[in-house]
Amino acid sequence: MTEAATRQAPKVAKKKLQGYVGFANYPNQVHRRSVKKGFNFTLMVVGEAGIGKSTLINTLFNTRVFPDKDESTIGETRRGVEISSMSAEIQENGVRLRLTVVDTPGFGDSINNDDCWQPILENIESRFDAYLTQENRVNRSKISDNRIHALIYLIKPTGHALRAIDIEFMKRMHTKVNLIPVITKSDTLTQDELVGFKSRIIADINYHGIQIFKPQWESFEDPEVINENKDMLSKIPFAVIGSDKIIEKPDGNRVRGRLYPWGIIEVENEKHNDFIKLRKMLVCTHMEELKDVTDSILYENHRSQKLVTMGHEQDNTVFREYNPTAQMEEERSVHEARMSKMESEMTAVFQQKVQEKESKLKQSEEELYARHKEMKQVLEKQRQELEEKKKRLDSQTRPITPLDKKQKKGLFNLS
Ligand SMILES: Nc1nc2c(ncn2[C@@H]2O[C@H](COP(=O)(O)OP(=O)(O)OP(=O)(O)O)[C@@H](O)[C@H]2O)c(=O)[nH]1
Ligand SMILES: [Mg+2]
Repeated sequence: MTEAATRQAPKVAKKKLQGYVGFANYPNQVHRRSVKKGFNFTLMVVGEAGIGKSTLINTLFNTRVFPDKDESTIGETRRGVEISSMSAEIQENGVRLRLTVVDTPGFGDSINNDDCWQPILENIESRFDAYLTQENRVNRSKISDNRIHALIYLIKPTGHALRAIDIEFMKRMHTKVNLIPVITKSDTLTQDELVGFKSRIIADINYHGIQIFKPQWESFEDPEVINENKDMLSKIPFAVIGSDKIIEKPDGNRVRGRLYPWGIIEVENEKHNDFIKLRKMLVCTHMEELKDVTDSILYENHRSQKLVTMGHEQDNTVFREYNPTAQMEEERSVHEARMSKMESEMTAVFQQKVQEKESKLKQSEEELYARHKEMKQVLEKQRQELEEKKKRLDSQTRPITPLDKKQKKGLFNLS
């Protein structure tokens, strides 16, 4: 049998139900349970001062996650990156989402920005470490997941290409977090400028081997879903505008947007910017995938590296793919080895017993022989003694001569 054949999964027979069983309701049970528990999502936003981080987050979640800034603090020079997180519980149609947004004011603000990525990387890793510590606890029923599920990296709308600081930052982060590069304040670029800017960004990202988060799809999925994902992918990096202001249009409709002397730019208008695409990917379609990639790839990598540095090595033979034929073969050879060991042990015992018996027999034979010899000697001695006695007796007694015939006659005569 070829290896491929032995590796084939056991065949599952398809059975037709003859009546109602009810497990089709299982997804609803999962849905109810998840809704009851609520969801959590942690998002980090990185970008230099005044690039539009707070505005974007408030626009994305339609709430003031970040309060309005005190005017007096605008333009203040910061000593380094300050990382602050804010949580908000938001509800939509009865579904609760605990959203945590981690802001990083001060990024790229210093005169020397060589290591400005360092505190951010440390923050992401320390969240992984905290999760690992919780996982290693005896009681793991209440693990709180504070890992960063996505990082929105805001790119300044320069219209040129990525800056050295952008490349350095993304290179340092892409193995630790789902990177979502986003061009902010895209209202400052014309349509043509934006197309060229996006293609140069993508070229830079590819050239430097940076992994950014991209929507994935499977061939068996709905064609509509596939098209939606393809469309989403074609717009990456998303170019967005942010605004938490509601503006009244001349037709009376109230929209979220930015008001200019020449008109209004609407946030939620796909012709004006990619905000809808970004929000859809982040919230409607790929939130679970972002969490899943974080858990099963990014965190797993960090975790295994950490354990290796701590001196733990994984025995990969334990995690071999299950192959029933190979397992049977293995069990058979183990059984055979055990049997032959038992057999050789038994033979050894048998031989030892035989040897013991043989030596005992030999010993008793020798004893018997010795006794026999002794008795023979005794008998010989007795025989010799008797022989001697006989001789002696023979020599003492006269040889019996025939009685005097006369005497004998005389005797008879008497009668
Ligand atoms: N033209 C334009 N301006 C924007 C956009 N988004 C935000 N802004 C403006 O940019 C300024 C800074 O926005 P914030 O959201 O406070 O920027 P930030 O990155 O949070 O700033 P820090 O917290 O100081 O680092 C504000 O005046 C916003 O109104 C946008 O899409 N287009
Ligand atoms: Mg801010």
